[in-house]
This record gives sequence, C-alpha cells and structure tokens, in this order.
Amino acid sequence: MSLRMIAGLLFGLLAAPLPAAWQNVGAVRELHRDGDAATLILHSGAAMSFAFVSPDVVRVRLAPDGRFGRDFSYALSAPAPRTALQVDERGDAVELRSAGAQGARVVVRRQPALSFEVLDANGRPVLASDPQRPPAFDRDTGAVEFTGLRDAFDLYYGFGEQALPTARDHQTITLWNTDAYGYGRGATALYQSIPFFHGSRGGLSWGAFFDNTWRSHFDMGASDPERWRWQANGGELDLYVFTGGAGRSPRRVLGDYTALTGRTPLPPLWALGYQQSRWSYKPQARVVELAREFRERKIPLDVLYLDIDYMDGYRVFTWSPTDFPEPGTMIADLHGAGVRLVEIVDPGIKADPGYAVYDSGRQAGVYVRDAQGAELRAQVWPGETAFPDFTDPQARAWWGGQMAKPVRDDIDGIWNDMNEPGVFVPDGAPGPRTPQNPRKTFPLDARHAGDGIPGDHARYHNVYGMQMARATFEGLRRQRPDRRPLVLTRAGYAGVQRYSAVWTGDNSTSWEHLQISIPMLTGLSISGVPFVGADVGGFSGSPSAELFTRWLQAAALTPFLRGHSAWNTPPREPWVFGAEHERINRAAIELRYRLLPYLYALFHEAEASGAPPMRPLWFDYPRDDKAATVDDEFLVGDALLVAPVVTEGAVKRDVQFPAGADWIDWYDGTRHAGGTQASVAAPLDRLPLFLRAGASVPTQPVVQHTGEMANVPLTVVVALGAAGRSTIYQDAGDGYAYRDGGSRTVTVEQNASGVTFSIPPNHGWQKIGFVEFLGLDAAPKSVRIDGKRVHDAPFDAAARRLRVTLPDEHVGTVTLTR
Ligand code: MIG
Repeated sequence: MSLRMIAGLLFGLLAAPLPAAWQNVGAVRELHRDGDAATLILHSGAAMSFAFVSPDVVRVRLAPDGRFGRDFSYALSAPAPRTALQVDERGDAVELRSAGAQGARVVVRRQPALSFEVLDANGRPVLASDPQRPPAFDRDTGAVEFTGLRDAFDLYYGFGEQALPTARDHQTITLWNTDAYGYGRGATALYQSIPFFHGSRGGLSWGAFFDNTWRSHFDMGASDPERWRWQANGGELDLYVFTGGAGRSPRRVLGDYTALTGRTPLPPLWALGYQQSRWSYKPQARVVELAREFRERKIPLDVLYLDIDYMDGYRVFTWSPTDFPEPGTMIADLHGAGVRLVEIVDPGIKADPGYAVYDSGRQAGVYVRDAQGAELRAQVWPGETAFPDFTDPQARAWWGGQMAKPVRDDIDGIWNDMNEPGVFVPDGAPGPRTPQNPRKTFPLDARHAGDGIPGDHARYHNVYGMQMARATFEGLRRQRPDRRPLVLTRAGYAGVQRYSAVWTGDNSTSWEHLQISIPMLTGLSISGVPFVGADVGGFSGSPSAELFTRWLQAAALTPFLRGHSAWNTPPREPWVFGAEHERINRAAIELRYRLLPYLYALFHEAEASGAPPMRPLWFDYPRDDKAATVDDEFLVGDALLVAPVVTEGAVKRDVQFPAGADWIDWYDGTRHAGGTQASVAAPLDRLPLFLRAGASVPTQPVVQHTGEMANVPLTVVVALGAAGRSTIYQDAGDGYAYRDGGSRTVTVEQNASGVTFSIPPNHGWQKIGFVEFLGLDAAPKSVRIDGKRVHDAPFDAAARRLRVTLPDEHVGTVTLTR
C-alpha cells in the first residue's frame, strides 16, 4: 500500500463521521403524495420532497425541521411549474417520474438512510446522492449539505464568475458576494454568486441548481475525488436537476436552466458598440471633448461612462454644480455626435438630512435596519450613508421612481456598483483591511424585508445586488417604456441576467488578468449570464502598450466591450500608446463593428434559447476531450472561433480546433481540420479568428457608431465546405416592436457549391448587398446568381475570398462552378 493510499484511507475514515451537531436525514418513515409532489418524512424529523418541473427537470427540496418555507425564489422568473407525478413503490425503492411522459426518473431508496438517483430519459445516470453521506443538516447553525457521487473523469462547468480554469473538477468554490478589489488567479467568492453548474460525463451533460442564497461552498472533488459536495450556511436545500432530455447537450441544459431563471432581454443595439469609461472623466467639457476626439481619430464609439465624479459630493441622482453645471448641454452634444451616456449609481445614499433623495427614502421607510431596528449606517464615498433594502418591494418601487431624474436628464443607461454590498472598513476596526474583512459589508444580523419573508443579511446578502439591478431595470422600463434599458451591475445572484449586464469588477493590468478574463466570462455565459465583459486593459495599474493592445483585441468580440480604468492610473484611451498602437487598437474596434450584425443576432438567439454569444469550446463540442479544458480560446456563437494572444511577446500561437467541423482562417482562408492543433501567425495587429465551414455570418462596413448602420449594406461571409444553415436576425435595434413581428430573419442554406437565400420583405432593415466566399483555393470557373452568370465577382487570392455583388434582395441561389 502506498503512503498516498494510506493517507487517503485515513482521510476517508476521518471524513466519514459527521461533526457533532450534524445530523443526516435518516431513513424514510412515511411517503405522502400531495398533489404533484412526493413528500418523504424522515426519521430525523426532516422532510424531503420530489417534484417534476417538466419531464426532464426534477426538483428536490429538504426542510431540516420538517416544514417547508413559503415557495419563493429571487432566482426564478416565475414560480416553478409542476407536472403530474407518477409514483411506483418497488420494495425498498420508490420510483418517480412525470406522469405520461418519456422523461427522467428518480429512484429513492428508503434504507438505511434516504438516498436517491436521477436517471435520464434513456435510463442513463445523471446524479446520485452518496449513500454513505446522506443529505445532512446542523440544527444549531442552520447549515445544510448535499453530497453527490462522482466518477474519476467527470467534468463540471459553471458557477458564474470565478478566477479559475473553465473546467471546475477538483475545484472548491465559495459563493459570497465580495467587493474583491485586488483579486487574482485562483480567487473565488467574487462579485457574483451563481449556484448552478453543468456536469459532463463522457460528453453527456446535465445541470444542477442549488437555489439557496446563504453563503455556500462547493467542493467538486477537491478533497475526495469520488464525491462532490454542496454546503450552505442556512436555509433549505432546494435543488433542480436538469437531465438534458435525450440529447444531453449543454445547450439543452442551459436552455432548461434559463427557462426557469430567465434570459437576458435583447439589449439596445448601441450597447453592443464600443464603450469608453474611466474613473475621473470630468468636467463636462472633457466628456464632450472625448467624444469629439474619438470621431476625429475615426475610432468607433457608442457609449461614454460617468463614474462617481459627476455627482455633488457623491450624492446619487445629483450633478456636481462645479464640474457639471449644464449636464443638459453636455448630453445633447453627445447625442448629437451619436454617443450615449451611462452614469454610475451606487446603493449608498448620503445620510444627510435636507438632501431630497435621502429624506424621501427615509419618509418612505426604505432603508435597511440594523439588529436593533435603527437605520443601518456605513461609510462609503459620500461619508455616512443609508442603504435601500432592495429585498423590499416598496423600496424597489421607490428606487425605480428615482429613475425619473436620469430619464429626465436623458441619460441612456445606469451602472450599479458597490452592490455586493461593499462598504469601507471603518478606521481602527480589527482585522485586515482586505475584501475578506467582515466589516467590508453589512453586519450579518442587519434586517431585510425579503419580499414578505423577513430575514437577516446572512440570508439576503447574495441577492442584494441583483435586486438593486432589478429595481433599476424596472424603474427604467416603467419610466421609458419604449426603450430597452441598459443596466450594468457588479454584484448578482442566479437570475441577475433578467435585468442587467455584468462586468467582472476590479481586475488589474497584468497578462495573468487578461488570461483569466476568458474563463471568467465564459463561466458567466454558461451560467445563464450572457451580457458580460471585463474592464479592457485592467482596472488598476498601468498596462504596457502591448498588453493594452492585446487586451482590446482579445475583448473585441466579447459580449460587453468597455475600456475602464482607475483614477490614479495614466490615461487609457485607445490612442494614448502612440500612432502604431492607435492604428491597431482602431482596427480591433473596427473588427467588432464589422461583426456587429452577427453579434446582435446572437443576443436575439440568447433571449430565445438561452444559448450565450460567448462560449467555452466545450459548450458546442462536449464530446471533444481536447476542447473540454481550453481556457485561451472561445466561440462567438456557433460560427466563430477566437484564439487571442494572451502572452507577452508572442507573434504566433497554438490553436486547438474543435473536432466535428473544419475551421477557415478569417484572414487568409486556410482550412484547419477539427480535432487538430496548429500554430498560427498572430502578429500584434492580428486577432486569430476562424469561421466554421458550413457557417455564414453577416458583416458590415466600418461605421463610427451604431446610428450609422441603417444605411450600410450587409456582406454575408460564407465558409464553404460543409452543408449548413445560418440565419440573420434584424430589427429596429431598440424598442419592443420586435416582440410583435417587427423583425425579419434571413435564412442562408449552404451546400458544396453555393448558398441559397430566403429573404423576407425588407421593412427598413439593412440590405443584403454582397456575399463573400471564404476559403476558396482558386477563382471559380463561373459564378451564377439564379442561373444567370455574373462577372462582378473579384477574387482575392491572398485572402482566398471571392466577393459577389448582389443585384438586389430578390436573390435565391448563388452557385460557384469550380
Ligand atoms: O471603491 O466608482 O469596480 O469600476 O470605477 C471603488 C469608482 C468604487 C469600483 C468599481 C470601479 C469604479 C470605482 N468603484
């Protein structure tokens, strides 16, 4: 026996018995059928219930004290539905399934303590509780625990924003929203808490969502490779298992998870443009000057941001009378230049009698109270502040009402910061002055309304931020019903995607941070939060010209593209690193604008299906072992593979091509077979980018902002080599007419010799003007449009691209004879 095995055995023996106050659920004493749920009364006095949300989605609840709380969740977009239940008792086991449906099954064993297994529609295993470590709880502290069995090669993905590799096997993850300034590689407990993960075994996917808002912890095989474990500091176990139907794809699992927790509504088109931010943009003349400079330098820009500097003494919903004396003029100037303006709004309201916002909140009774019932106070930017209780529907309505001010000012979007919540550690307080200091947030015994389930901060901490984003979103929706709100939040919990985009907080200027930004963003994406971005260049510190340029390039096709930096750093606009870098930085932003029609359509797809615009390779290629753990490449939709340079000094890099498709180099048309690896050229001015053979994407000429798009024609770029079908979604770019038929979807069918378009009538959408075939080795012998030979089809041999001008939108088939 090796030392390691002995150590393992000893560890196993030590780990097995539960610590004193822990108790497991025990054997099943009674089985009740109440309506659509099966409830099991256990020897410990606890109760567990099993129900089916749909034939392939199982819900399991455990109430340690035997009484289930009101069925309410901040994560869900609507109460979870239930299908009729079929219960079969087979000796010691009880089998549950959705009545009359071919779907998942749950097999519950009654002895010696309850254990259960979830099987998919084909009887394949999905999730099994550990019979040796049954679900357990600690009645003294309120903690709950669930242990699942794992196989040696099981992989996990998800848990939202973690500074950890994409594949989460053998990781430990803590979910506790933290103002994590200074975080680095390996950090968990960041700004977002999303207790949802995908499991993958042999390429078959499933998902689990532990809808519990307390501080929680996941051990995905780190301390024992044969088990994964979830623990929370309080509340119920409320577990949804997504069995993935017959196909067991990540897309299906995420589709089912987001059917439950909601999807990101289509953002306004302008929010997908380039956004420029910096802590310190003031005074108002400087802001207008910035917009002018972007236009003059021909660097596309859609949005500028105002950080906390715009306010009067950091009082939210005010303007500094000295730095922003005439915000109306400034905003009109910006709008005239096609630039939108987003302002930051923090939750802390200066406790300053006479300040109208504070007084109004006090009168409406919206503030969080401490354990003694007094208005909770803490120090943040304005000094002594009070905080709306966003878990109180009345406080949310009051906050939404405050949006009248920015709406009147014609502000275009709202940025919610510090909503973990994060406050300043008081001078002289014990403990380190780090994000982990317990005084960095509210005391755990502060009181919250909890939408009718009053509770303490320990229970509601993790939802504070998402409820703030919700109140902001709902207020904007109400006050400006014909425009799609843009809300950006730092903190969130499962379901935050219904209200807001998310950025990854205070990263730093290092190659390491550029590297971790990719799995951080894909982690959010596959956890239901698709509209995500990292501060380009890193928030704190000062990037080299090379790092900034590589970062902008790597971020160019990420969903939310914003440059941002701290006030005490050197300037960071795309032109500050000299002419050569300015040229390359401009080209990176231009690449995004060329592909904006495609990116926009992906957001529509995300709203319709839950599939995110930015994806780890695993999401589309779950059966490709080599793709499973790739952290430095990502997919944009199912058509584009992006392999940015994220190491210093590199001018080439190895690219892993996902198996199952060929990939065509965007720049020179080289074909790479799926499943292979190749070293590709990546000089400083190139973002390695590949189009999947069989796919086509809409592109457009460079514009300076999205307001210029309506009049430029689209070019559909087609990668031949496989049969395929792509769609191009178009609508007005803002407003809600798209929900009532105000949109069109163009279809592009591909085969080996060309494409066939199906183009619905054009009610003012961008015209389809050109088609480009990428990856041709030589000019074709002839090009025909609906059988008629065309001569206007130049071939660029170096790029292996053929460009065909379409006469108008009444085209069907474009055929190449080779
Ligand atoms: O204590 O508003 O993450 O983006 O620039 C710092 C100032 C508060 C933190 C945000 C950052 C923002 C900064 N804020």
